[in-house]
Amino acid sequence: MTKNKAVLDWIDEQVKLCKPDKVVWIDGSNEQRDALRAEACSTGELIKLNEQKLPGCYLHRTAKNDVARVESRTFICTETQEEAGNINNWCDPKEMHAKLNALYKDCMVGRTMYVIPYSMCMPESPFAKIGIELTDSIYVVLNMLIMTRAGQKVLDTLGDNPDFVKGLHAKKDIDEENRYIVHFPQENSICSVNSGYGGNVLLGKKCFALRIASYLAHNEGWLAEHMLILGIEYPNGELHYITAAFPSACGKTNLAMLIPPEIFAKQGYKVWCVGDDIAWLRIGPDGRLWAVNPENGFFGVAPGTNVKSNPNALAATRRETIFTNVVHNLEDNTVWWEGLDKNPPKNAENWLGEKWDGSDGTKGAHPNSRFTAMAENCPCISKEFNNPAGVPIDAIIFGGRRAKTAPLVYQSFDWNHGVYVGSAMASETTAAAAGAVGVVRRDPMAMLPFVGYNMGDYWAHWIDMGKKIPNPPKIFNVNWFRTDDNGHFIWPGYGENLRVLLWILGRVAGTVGAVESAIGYLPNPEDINIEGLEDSGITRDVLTGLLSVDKDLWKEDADSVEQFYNKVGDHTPAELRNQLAALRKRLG
Ligand code: GTP
Ligand code: SPV
Ligand code: MN
Repeated sequence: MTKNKAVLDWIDEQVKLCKPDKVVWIDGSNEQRDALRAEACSTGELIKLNEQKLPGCYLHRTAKNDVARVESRTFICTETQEEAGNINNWCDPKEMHAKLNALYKDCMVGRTMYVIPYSMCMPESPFAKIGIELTDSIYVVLNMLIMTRAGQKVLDTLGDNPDFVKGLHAKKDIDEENRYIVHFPQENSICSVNSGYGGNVLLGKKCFALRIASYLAHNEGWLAEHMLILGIEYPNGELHYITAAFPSACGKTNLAMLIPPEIFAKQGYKVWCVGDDIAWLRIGPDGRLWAVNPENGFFGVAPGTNVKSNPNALAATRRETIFTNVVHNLEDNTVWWEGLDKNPPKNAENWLGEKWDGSDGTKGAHPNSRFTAMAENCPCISKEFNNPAGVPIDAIIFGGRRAKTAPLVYQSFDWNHGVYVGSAMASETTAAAAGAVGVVRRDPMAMLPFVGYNMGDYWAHWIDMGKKIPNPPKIFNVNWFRTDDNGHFIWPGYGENLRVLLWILGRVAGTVGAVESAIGYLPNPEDINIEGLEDSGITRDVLTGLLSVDKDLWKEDADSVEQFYNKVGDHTPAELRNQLAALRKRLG
């Protein structure tokens, strides 16, 4: 497969450590993939679904104690603690290696080690970076074949180059007490043990494309961000691209694939998805910021996905998809989840594999159940998806789940204020990570769990990038999640969010006005088109309410931002402290 000495030496060492019975190289062929699918079905690791209704689709169940990312067990092991900063869990690399080596020792006896060579981005893109993941999980192999470009062609691209990200994953005993997701940015390596779930084990995703990549991006002068990328096509054919950073399970996949509401669709507006979770951004030759999606598929939240909310995602899951922790509909050997439709199957098994019919009030699918689907099967995939140069970005959007504080949308005054807005992001926690749900926490740039170095240095890098980009995108903030006194979302969201995106692009083009406020530029309520939203309860007055800013709440929020800055400590850039002081002054 390869003569690359660095690759072969490293694999030799891991084989000596883990002692697998067998080593299998993943070549990227359909024959090998099909054989692995069959093997996984024979052991129960996968369940083959109805070939007529869901061709090439499989169901997988994780262990009950292994259903989400585990931030408390996720480490950044740099030489000094200062490099990892006060927000990340840190451990001395030598100490951590000793601990991990003890866990990995002989852990693959009786098992097979798979070698997955993969590329984040098209291998021929100047953005591309190569990784090799070693794993004892067929589920991981099959997911990586969807989520990345994997196989022999990646080794051919790598050639003799020793520069690749090393990833070692072992399921071991799925013991949560000894679960570790560890990054060694200075060694270009990732170690994962005792989990079999998504972001903990698909090492190309959060571990590489965000944590390791953000560290590389800081050193190399680019950005690795937790952002979707979408294109909006105007009726005249003009295309504009936007990125948006929302925390986990806060609407990236949905926004990236949105369907324009009828009144826009009939005028000819279209939306194209370039990416739903991660963006790598570089300054292009034209002085603009250009983005690629380093992934090749979607690892999307299943619950809530339906023909109305996200028909594009649903369509992408109708073939060649792996479902994780959803309901198994035994009536026709298909899948179901809460929010797919209002008819839970009568003869079914819940995500734990227990008999379930929805009558006892329990949820059938885990709230963080997921689908792994190929990007090319998404009906609205952008024609630029495989463009190695990426797409030029007009606007960057930050956002999160805020029941009260944040208005529907506002624009930052300039780049540094925009970086402040990103740094001051907060959101209610979701089921995407282990722990309490619905608690507001600060989540700067939606990167709290994903920055691979000191958060203060990460902010400084953003400020620095602003000085280097001749034509930077404009920066905005959105909030689809304001609630009324009964806790119901006021804004209808989903496809209707296009109305807000069009205001944003109007601001970029300079064709629409705004009101200057203490927090930034707010829309004039008449500048957001709400035609056809009467049934959703959106009147001009309701919209005015959604755009209102409660100064007392904002003052409280400023205090919370200050506390977070203090926690990040003296690496917090002076520019951001100045922005906070200026905001407080404007708030009075
Ligand atoms: P990760 O894959 O964890 O990064 O999540 P994500 O940011 O891609 O979130 P996703 O689009 O999967 O949405 C998560 C949840 O938010 C789903 O239950 C959606 O139904 C819900 N959601 C998405 N967009 C909206 C919206 O505009 N309004 C409301 N009210 N809910 C939304
Ligand atoms: C997220 O939690 O932001 C995800 C899912 O996209 S995972 O791959 O598990 O990180
Ligand atoms: Mn995500």
